[in-house]
Amino acid sequence: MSSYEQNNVFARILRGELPCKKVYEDEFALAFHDINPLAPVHVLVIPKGEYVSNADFAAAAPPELIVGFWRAVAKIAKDLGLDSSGYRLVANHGAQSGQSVFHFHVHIFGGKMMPHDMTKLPGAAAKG
Ligand code: DGP
Repeated sequence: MSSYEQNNVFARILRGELPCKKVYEDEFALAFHDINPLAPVHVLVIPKGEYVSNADFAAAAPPELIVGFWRAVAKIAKDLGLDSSGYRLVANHGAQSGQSVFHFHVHIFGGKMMPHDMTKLPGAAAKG
């Protein structure tokens, strides 16, 4: 995968150059509502660091950032009231996943029953 692009949209949100509907922020993570929600609750969580995707984050981020980030994801889902009803986490990596923003991020989906059949996800194409 290519190297980190400093002007990707999430980098610009992190720097405060673009607005977002903020849900949560701490020293490790920023969370905000997805601009194109695919579920009643659709929040994106991004780490405070320059990582292209999960592979880059797992390999290159300091351990305290990895722990802090994932604890923030769990806290945000809980604070959104999703713990008892349940929620889905998605992190796209690379072309075949459909990743479109190349700053590592986790989607939190909640507020409705999630289909197990991935071809039934909104926007999914059933290609081989
Ligand atoms: P992915 O396909 O996993 O790379 O998801 C990127 C998501 O980012 C997609 O669901 C739409 C969302 N998105 C793209 N641009 C913006 C933006 O400027 N603001 C917000 N809040 N979300 C954005």
